[in-house]
Amino acid sequence: MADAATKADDYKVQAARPAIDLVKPGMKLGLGTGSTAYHFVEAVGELVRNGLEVLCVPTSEATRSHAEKLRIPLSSLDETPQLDLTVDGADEIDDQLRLIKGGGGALLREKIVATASDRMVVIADESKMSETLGSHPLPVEVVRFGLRATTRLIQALAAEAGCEGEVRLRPGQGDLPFITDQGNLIVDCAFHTIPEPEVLAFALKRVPGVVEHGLFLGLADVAIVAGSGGVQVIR
Ligand code: ABF
Repeated sequence: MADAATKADDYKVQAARPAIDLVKPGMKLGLGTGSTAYHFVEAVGELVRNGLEVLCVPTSEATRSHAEKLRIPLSSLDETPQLDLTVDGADEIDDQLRLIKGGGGALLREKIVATASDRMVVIADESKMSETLGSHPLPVEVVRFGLRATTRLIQALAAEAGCEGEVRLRPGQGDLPFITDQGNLIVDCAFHTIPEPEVLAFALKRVPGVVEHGLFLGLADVAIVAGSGGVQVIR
């Protein structure tokens, strides 16, 4: 088990490495969230220590504090509304570079930052590749007001696929709900298969209490995927 975890982590490092070659002096970068993006942030920290000048916008408070520790110069989207490149992880990737993100709960800021970037590069280990999206539960960020009513509407969508949506809880803290950086809740929807992500994305956006969902469609330009066969670049 430990070996499998170490191997997966090696793949994450291998996926992050080529992404760092895309970073050029003076770039404005979006810094992703999660254990794969962690390695990219570490590498940016090393470049900054070696004198590279970049300005970065983090996609979560976790990434912000990581980047601060590495003394990476940070900005906000208010100060820097257009970025050159965002590098982020994903929970699932299909061969059209459609993604499920938000397993770490940062999907809203991740989507805003990716959309504000000229390019989005996804880095992942091979376990994230999927023929049809949906094997990872789809995170949906919702406001607290009307939670039960909103969840029912989301579940009605999910029910067509024979599954339910569940409010995400804080790991190890009983029934306390997970709260996002924006103060919202997450409903995880186990669709199992999402044959038409665009149709589902449209339906979810029509639910008033839904702030954002974890389907990232048409946002990723490139995926760098590492696995037993080496590193693959998918465009
Ligand atoms: C973020 O971190 C997410 O949107 C995704 O949920 C998650 C992937 O995490 P990891 O790289 O740890 O698998 O990128």
